[in-house]
Amino acid sequence: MNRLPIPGRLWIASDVHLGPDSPATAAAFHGFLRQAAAQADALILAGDLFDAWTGDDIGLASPEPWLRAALNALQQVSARIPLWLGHGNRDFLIGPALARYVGARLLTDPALLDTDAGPVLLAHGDQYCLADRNYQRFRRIVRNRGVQAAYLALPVAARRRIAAWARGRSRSANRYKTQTIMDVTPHAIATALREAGPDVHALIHGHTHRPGRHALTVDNRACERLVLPDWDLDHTATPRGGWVVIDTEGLHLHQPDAATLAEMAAVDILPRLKSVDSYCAHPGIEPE
Ligand SMILES: [Mn+2]
Repeated sequence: MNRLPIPGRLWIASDVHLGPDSPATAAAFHGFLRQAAAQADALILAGDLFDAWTGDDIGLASPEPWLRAALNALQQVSARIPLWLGHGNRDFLIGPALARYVGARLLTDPALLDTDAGPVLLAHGDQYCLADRNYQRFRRIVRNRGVQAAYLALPVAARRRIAAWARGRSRSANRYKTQTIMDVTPHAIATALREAGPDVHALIHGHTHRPGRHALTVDNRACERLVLPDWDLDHTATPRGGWVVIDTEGLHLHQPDAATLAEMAAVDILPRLKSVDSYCAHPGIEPE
């Protein structure tokens, strides 16, 4: 697997699920982007940035206000630091046109990152949920380049209809799936770490909405799995969001409390860098 060198302080977030119905999530996330531009040396968004993405041409043709704001915010980040976009199960059709538009580069899934804390495997995470056989069958089809090219060649109205059908189908299917089926399969995690190479000790992924740190052993080597939180400040009583920081001291999972997320949304971070640093030192932010 190719290694992508990303030196310096690296911030990683995923599963923001931006869309027309999530103004509070967008506000907090835009605050996070301002903070990343000021404090990080690189930012990776590891999939499901958008709740849905039916093609760059549709998205960029005449963006609705929420999308225009998100695209502007991403452009402002990439003007300061390198920005990478990964694909999730909802926005796997993000292509080079969007990347170019926001000044980002596209990431492979999984990606092997050479960081200040050593080599780290990064994935969206849906590929490890092997117990969900129906989803894996669907994934094999929609991640096929030929299928994607055929879909993107369809008229816009037809693509919208298919996307709406697929979303509805996924929602009704997930209603009957158990928690176990929707989480990663331990065997898949071990295989991924094994294939990544003997010097890889950490895997970071999102998708499952079960943020946390898990120790595991692969071929007698101590490894760690960090799960990125999803972001939601609109459809829940317990607002949530967060990110992982990688630096010379290691890997850190940040899950700010609701008040901090609200402050991130309200405050323009840039002029007050010093106080922003205290977010990372705040005892409530490090759950581990
Ligand atoms: Mn996902």
